[in-house]
Amino acid sequence: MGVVNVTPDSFSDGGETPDAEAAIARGRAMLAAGADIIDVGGESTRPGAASLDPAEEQSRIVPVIRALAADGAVVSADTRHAAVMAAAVAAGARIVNDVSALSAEPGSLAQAAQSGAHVILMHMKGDPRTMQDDPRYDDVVAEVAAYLAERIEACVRAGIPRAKIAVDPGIGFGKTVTHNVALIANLGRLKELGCPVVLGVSRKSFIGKLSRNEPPQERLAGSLAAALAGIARGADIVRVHDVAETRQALAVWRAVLEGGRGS
Ligand code: 8Y4
Repeated sequence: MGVVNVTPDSFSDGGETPDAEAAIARGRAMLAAGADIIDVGGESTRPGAASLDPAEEQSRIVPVIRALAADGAVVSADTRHAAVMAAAVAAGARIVNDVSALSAEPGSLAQAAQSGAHVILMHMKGDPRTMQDDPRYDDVVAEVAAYLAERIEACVRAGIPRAKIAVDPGIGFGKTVTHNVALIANLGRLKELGCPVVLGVSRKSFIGKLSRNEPPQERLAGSLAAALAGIARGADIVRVHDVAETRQALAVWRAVLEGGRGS
């Protein structure tokens, strides 16, 4: 899954909708590089980020979703708002990726159910504004698994088929480095929920903290290592900024794990 953020700070080439045009081009490049899914988001969920008006979020992401879906891409919409989910699916999104696991708005479960979309349920402790303020758990893996199990049941009660649900431990969302490492190392415990597991580690701050505090654009090597470790533990989908590099790492890692039986 390739990440496309549609934000006003993305470079402008002076076109009529420069942010959308640039985002569509990045999505197309990721598809050419081997992405199976493009995740389109308009709101920053970085630690400390303020929330965005849903109408503004919708106007950013819908044109990008429409263009990439028209190309035949499988598109996921990264949103916590029911109204944006409806517009995104109408524009061709087939997956709703909600970092609040469809809990942020009372209408989200019903909206996702009636849209027919697949859903990604992510664990987050607190909200993006406060989540990194000293997060604590007795047993992070057990607590994340129990939360996701509860959200799966809420989805099923709302009419979302189990076969359309994936889960995600929410790396970096209300977690310390120790919590993040424990979740990746024990991803097998989330597999027991019976749904595909999505993992987002790309360029996140725990990579810098495990290394030399590199800034996000210098975290590719650690991102690849974490993605492969997650895949080794059962991740079915990895959410990444660097699609070509992740494809290369995965191709080589798979070939050597298989022992070169093709030679
Ligand atoms: C540098 C680059 C530092 C990126 C931080 C970040 C996930 C997600 C995000 C995830 C799912 C992010 C929308 C955070 N992370 N959705 N979204 N899983 N399902 N931060 O892990 O990329 S945004």
